[in-house]
Amino acid sequence: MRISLRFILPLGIALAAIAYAVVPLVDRLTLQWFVRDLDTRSESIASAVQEPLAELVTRAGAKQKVQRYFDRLVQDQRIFALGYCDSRGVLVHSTYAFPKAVRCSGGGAPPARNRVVELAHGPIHVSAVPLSFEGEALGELVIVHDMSFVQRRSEDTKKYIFYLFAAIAAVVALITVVIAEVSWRGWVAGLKRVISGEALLGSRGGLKVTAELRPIARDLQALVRDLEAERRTRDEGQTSWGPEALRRILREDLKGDEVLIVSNREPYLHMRRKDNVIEIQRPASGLVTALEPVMRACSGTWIAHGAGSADRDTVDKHDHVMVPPERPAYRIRRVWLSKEEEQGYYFGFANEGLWPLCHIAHARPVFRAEDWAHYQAVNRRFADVVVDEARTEDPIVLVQDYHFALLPRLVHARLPNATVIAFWHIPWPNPEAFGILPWREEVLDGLLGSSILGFHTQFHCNNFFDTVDRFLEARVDRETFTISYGGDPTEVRRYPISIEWPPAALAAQPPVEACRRNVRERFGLPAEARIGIGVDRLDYTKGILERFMAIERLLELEPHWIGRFVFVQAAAPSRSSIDEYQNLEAKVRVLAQRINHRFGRPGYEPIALRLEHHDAARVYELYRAADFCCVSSLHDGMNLVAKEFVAARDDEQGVLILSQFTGAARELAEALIINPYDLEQSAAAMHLALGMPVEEQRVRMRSMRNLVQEFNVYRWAGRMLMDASRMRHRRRVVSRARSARLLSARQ
Ligand code: GDG
Repeated sequence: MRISLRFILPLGIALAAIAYAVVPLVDRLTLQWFVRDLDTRSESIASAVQEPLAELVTRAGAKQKVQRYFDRLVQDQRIFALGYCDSRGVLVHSTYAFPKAVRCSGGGAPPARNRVVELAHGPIHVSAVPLSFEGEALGELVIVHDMSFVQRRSEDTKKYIFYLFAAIAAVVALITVVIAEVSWRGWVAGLKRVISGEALLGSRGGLKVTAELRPIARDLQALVRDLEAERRTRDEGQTSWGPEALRRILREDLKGDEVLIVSNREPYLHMRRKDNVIEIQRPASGLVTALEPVMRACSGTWIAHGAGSADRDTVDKHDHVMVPPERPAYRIRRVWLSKEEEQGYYFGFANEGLWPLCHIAHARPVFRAEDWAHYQAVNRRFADVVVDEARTEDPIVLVQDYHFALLPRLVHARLPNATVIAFWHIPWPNPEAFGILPWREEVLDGLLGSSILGFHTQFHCNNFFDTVDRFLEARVDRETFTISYGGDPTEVRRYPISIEWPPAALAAQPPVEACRRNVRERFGLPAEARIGIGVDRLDYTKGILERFMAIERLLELEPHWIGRFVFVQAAAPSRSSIDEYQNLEAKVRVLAQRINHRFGRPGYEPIALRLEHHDAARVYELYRAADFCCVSSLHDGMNLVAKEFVAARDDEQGVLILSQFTGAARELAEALIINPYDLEQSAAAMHLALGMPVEEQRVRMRSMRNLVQEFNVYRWAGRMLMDASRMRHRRRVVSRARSARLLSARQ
């Protein structure tokens, strides 16, 4: 309606203006035409009557005959009046209606042959035609025509002109409105398509932008791309990343979409103690540390292997249990595995095969066909559970780690509208190393079922691109970081994982001095001893042996530390049924004993080894008590211990010694970076750390704390969810466009 008015109003005004200018013009022209007609008519009457009239007026006593002749002429010729003026200018004969205002020219003045005279009742046309007889001038014949008919006709003409213009206006307006509506809609639709990003889809989306919109489309596309990128960076950089920011993304960007997490390890295990009491345990796992706060923020469902001895006793009939126990916020769906399945899928294929395959720690991977069969079967089982748990047809499924490499493809096949985000928490090897896997194509294909595949570092992403390039017929686009293999493309992105800020376990911690006292008491350390710590799962990739050897070298090179320095190693047993891990445990124990034997004395041992699981509060107490924390991984995706140590030190003291082979070393540049294989270097770093001035510790620690605070786990999850939201938005646009195309094709 508004569009119609926008066109009709100016059009109407323009036509009215034209009509206003045209009517007087037409008036003038018609008057001139009629005057000219009357001139001609008068002249032809004059020439017709000249002779008889001349004869009559020159004949004596023919006055009445002239009068009759005039009366007849007035009737026959539709003349208003006639008059005859003699050569002196006296009106000698005239008809009844001859107007008084019309005078003879006379007096020798040249007669004005034709003129229009305005009378009270309207204009008249007066023609004065000279008369002569046999060469002698006789006077003039005055012919008067009434011009009121001209006025009437002019009125009629004006009326017709008005009707004509009104009709033209109506027709033109109608045509204009129709054309305007059609093209306006086309433009608006086109612009909308361009702005909404459909046009950005180009040929992949299969949409066409009309020719006249193409230049605008190009500009808008560039603008939208810039704005989108800018908005993302700005939003990401400016957001204060915490649980609320995550909830906002879920609420606003993802419109409250359903979130499912799949991981092998569950965040809470119910364990039955010997006295039959059920207790809750939090596993020592980087993955759980990172994802638990995310899940608390978005209240979804976490699907995991129910591995606790009392897990079956604590679930409802759907195998669900609400957690955290003190303040339930999300639910765990437990999946039950037989001993054989767990052995084949988890210990066998995942931890004896993929784990050493992906870490350069010089442990040889073991691949068994029966482990692979279990791995496939368990992945299928988890896919069934995902489908079973999904309440919507397009949930966001966060698939965690190397235990579920096949799951993305399986889920995608059953829930094609789901957004599967797979995150690989460990390094990705180079193609040569990966190439020894007998089922390498299957594993790659499984992962490429995801919409987004995440690694901690760009280096791992690049290794993945190289591997796919080497072993699959896939389109690898390193500019957009996408891989297309058969179906939908997979975006391969770097998402460096982190920890929650501030860590929940920090809240109940006493001041640093109290923590130090507690730790000294608990581990029986000498009162003045400086403290170094290590916190790890007992795993050969963590470089615990190398760490102990570096301590030995420190005490060799700087013997003044003997008796004045203790290293506390907390190592939570892990994957203990695997030979390699049992051997490691034995080696770690023996090495610690040897070093303690060599440098120890009554009441003093340089290494305090605690091979047991510690609760989170104890771990944080250790962090706070330490002069330095040593992370000496031989290879590590990220390593969260390094970030936790930094987060625990709100006193801005303590030194982090960090292996260059961790993902964390790329972010925490103020740590003392070491090559754990270089024992001299590691020993020197420990010595440096123990003697580092307070101010230098503060500067380094403050900078690392700022980084971990800013790049916390909420940001890690938020970035993935924002990318998922962008992807889902684009997919919806494409599918809407497809349905529109199908619809128009059918019509
Ligand atoms: C994988 C990748 C990546 C350790 N001992 C105890 C305990 N822990 C906690 C630590 C920390 C976590 O376990 C270990 O995290 P890491 O990151 O160091 O290592 P992985 O378990 O190998 O994790 C790794 C991570 O996934 C995340 O993506 O960083 O590269 O290998 O949180 O505090 N926790 C408790 N008791 C212990 O005795 N409660």
